[in-house]
Amino acid sequence: MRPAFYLELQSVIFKSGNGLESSPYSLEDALPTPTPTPTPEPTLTPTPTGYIVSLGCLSAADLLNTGDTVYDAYMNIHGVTNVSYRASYLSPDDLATTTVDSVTKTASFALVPNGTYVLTVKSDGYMIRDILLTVDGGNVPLGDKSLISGDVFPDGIIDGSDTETVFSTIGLAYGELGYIIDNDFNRDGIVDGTDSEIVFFNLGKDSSWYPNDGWPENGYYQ
Ligand SMILES: [Ca+2]
Ligand SMILES: [Ca+2]
Repeated sequence: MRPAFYLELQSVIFKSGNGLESSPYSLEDALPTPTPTPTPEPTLTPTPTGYIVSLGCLSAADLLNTGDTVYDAYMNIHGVTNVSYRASYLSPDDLATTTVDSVTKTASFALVPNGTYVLTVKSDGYMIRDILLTVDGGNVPLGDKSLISGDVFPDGIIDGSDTETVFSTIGLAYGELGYIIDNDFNRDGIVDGTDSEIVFFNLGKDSSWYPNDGWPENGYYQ
């Protein structure tokens, strides 16, 4: 005869089955509900807007290739003509910079937004040239913006201080103490009679000698 507790347990099992079939919960209920993967929003890449601003600069130096790599590297880095533009004449920060290509004598900026800017062309020993630039719905070819050489003290005028500086270094070649590329206008590695002739030829000129740069007729804007 089976003990009474055994019959009682059998009765319980019979009534509840195996415990799974009668359970109100399923295995799926025990797993976390998968979160539907959200449909990614289309990436809104802003369409670049802007226009090309280009210019020529025939005064820019040719690239040197003398075979002396150290000499060439120095002259080709420090003898370049730089171009930049900024938001206004008084703005301290350039929005973009580039250099004039030594072969094509051109430089350009892409994607310049509509607006007004001051574009600056400069090279050591040359008179800085500021150009009033307006971009308004189209590319802007500025034409040739060559620089006047001789402003070794870059104050916008070629005067006695510039000629004296050049004279003080005549005869000095690259590698010699005292040679500076600012005084070597034709970038041939020596400050000589050619450079002194250049600074004398331009003596007395100021930034008003840069025509058609968008400034008032007298050329002054400071
Ligand atoms: Ca000067
Ligand atoms: Ca020279």
